[in-house]
Parts: sequence; structure tokens; C-alpha cells
Amino acid sequence: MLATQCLRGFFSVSVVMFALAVLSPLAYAIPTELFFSEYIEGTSSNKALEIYNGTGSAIDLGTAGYNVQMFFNGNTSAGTTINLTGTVSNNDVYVLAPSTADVNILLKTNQFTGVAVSWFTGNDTVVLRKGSTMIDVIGQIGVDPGTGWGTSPTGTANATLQRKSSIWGGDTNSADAFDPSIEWNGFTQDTFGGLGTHSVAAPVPIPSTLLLLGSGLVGMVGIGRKRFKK
Ligand SMILES: [Ca+2]
Ligand SMILES: [Ca+2]
Repeated sequence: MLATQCLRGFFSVSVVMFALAVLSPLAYAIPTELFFSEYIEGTSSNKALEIYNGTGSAIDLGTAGYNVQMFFNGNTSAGTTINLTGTVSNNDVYVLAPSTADVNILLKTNQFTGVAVSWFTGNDTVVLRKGSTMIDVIGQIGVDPGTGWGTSPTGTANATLQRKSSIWGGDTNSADAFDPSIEWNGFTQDTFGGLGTHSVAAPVPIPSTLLLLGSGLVGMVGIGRKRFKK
């Protein structure tokens, strides 16, 4: 009799736990802020910056005050500041480029800058900001590395860099050493084929969801052990 009750309890509690675990929508961590997803430092004025939005919502760049800054040759003050305009949809990218760039860049460009705006070469630091808050940096402010950081094609000079799909957020430290190979894949100079799209690796369940799944399994095992002790 006691064994039957235990068995019934075991199954009912287990079923409830599994139902909770299975029916709860899995919550996934997603990027919380914009970040650079591609950097092109090509021949002549073939430059571009691609910014990825994986935040789950469209963002009005102008209203939110996003801007790009370039720090030339180790300078600690920005030589170029470009205020971004327009809207970037969720899971989409926004491309900034000089109006004199290659047509294959311009076809993917959302915002052009005029000829009066100076763009980076390989030894310049590039920053993405929201208002005055730095949210991503390529390079190291105050440092002139010579030709560039890293080695072409995984370098800031004469190369195209695409952010690794495992990276979910910007580098917010402009003062530490910069090694492009940690967060970027490099491609030969004037590679334009990846511009206009970006994807991040499959999302993983956030800890609270894992906790729920774990508690369901632990609950089942605990009750199962009690049953067999009787
Ligand atoms: Ca330079
Ligand atoms: Ca850094």
C-alpha cells in the first residue's frame, strides 16, 4: 500500500516537474547593445564599418544618439565624429562608408560620408558610442601601432575583419592591448562579399531556465531514491 502511494507520488511529482520544464518557454540571452560586426580597410577609399543589431528590437540610431569616432595615429582626441541616422532593424546591420568607396561597398551602405570626412587607416582606433558612452572599440586609444594591430589578413591594415559569430557584445575597454585575432576573422584586402549581413551563434538558455530544468531532474531523482528505500 505504502509502496503504491510512493509510486503514485513519484510519477505525479515527476510529471509536474517535467511539465513545468517543458512548457516553460526557454528564455535566451541575446545581445543587449549594438556592436561592430565588420571592418573594411581596403585600397584607396574602400573603407566600411558594419554595425549589428541583435538586441531584439529595432533601434533609431539618431534618436538614441549613436555615433562613430576615429582617433588618428595614436591621438587621444577624436579626429572624426560621425553621428548615425536612420533605423536598424533587429537582426540586421547598418553600414557606414565613404561616398567614394567601391560600388560593391556602396550597394550595401546605409549612410555615406562626404569627401571632407577623414576615414581610418590601419593604425587608427575606431569607436562606436551611444551618446558619450563607448560601446565598442577597434584598436587602442592613445597608441599608434605603426602599420596596424595584428597581421593581415587578421589585422586592421589592408584587410577585412568580420566579428566572430561567438561574440555577443562590444569591447568597451579602449585602454587595453588590442589583438584582432581574439574576436575577429580576417580576410584579404578588398573582400566585400560579407558586407550587409551578420549572424551570431545560436543562443543558449539563460541560467534561470537551466535552473528550472535542473530542479525538475533533481526532484525526480530524489523522489525516485526515496521510493526504492521503502
Ligand atoms: Ca592613420
Ligand atoms: Ca579593448
